[in-house]
Amino acid sequence: MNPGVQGEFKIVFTGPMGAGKTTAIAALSEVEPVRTEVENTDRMSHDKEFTTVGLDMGRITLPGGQVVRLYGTPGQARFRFMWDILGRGAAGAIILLDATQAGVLVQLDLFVDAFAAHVPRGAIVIGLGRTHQPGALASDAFAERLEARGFTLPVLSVDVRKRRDVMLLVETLACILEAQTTEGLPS
Ligand SMILES: Nc1nc2c(ncn2[C@@H]2O[C@H](COP(=O)(O)OP(=O)(O)OP(=O)(O)O)[C@@H](O)[C@H]2O)c(=O)[nH]1
Ligand SMILES: [Mg+2]
Repeated sequence: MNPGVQGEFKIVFTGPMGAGKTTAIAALSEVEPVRTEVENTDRMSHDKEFTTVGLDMGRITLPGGQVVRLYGTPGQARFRFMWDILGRGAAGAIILLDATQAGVLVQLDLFVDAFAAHVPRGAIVIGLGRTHQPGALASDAFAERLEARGFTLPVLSVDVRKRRDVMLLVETLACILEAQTTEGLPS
């Protein structure tokens, strides 16, 4: 079933460790988000203090009145089972990536494949972070990689610390869902 944009729906923020899922939900949520973070003992993967081991949970009301439940996954592959738990029943997914991270295109493939199994076709938006930093891969490389694998998905450059940027990701996804709902209506 396509939940469309009526009433209330759920979206999932996912992507590798340190891409900014917890930060993005905290920046956007109108309620204090639920976090499940512990001390990060995998400083090789990312040098930050905490990492999500369960989920993040927040909420935003769109200008049209739709309530969006925001869920964030852990990034570490050892918590992959949570991706499937949180992906279930999601209207769409936002995949956050760090454009400066080695192997980021492989991460793109990994998360697109994991969430394409849960959300309606095309209901995925890619948010690229740190695109202005040295060593960042150009956003064209992401679009080309997606196209080569048969996906046409929006790729937006964002700063997950900025509420407006995160809102743009959610609104883009809401537009896709609305278009899909309209397409699905009998003429
Ligand atoms: N300097 C800088 N920091 C950024 C930028 N984007 C994100 N960050 C930081 O990167 C970190 C991202 O951490 P989290 O939000 O915990 O990442 P996460 O995706 O939830 O990671 P896991 O839960 O471990 O999978 C935060 O400290 C952000 O402030 C950026 O453009 N510049
Ligand atoms: Mg997190």
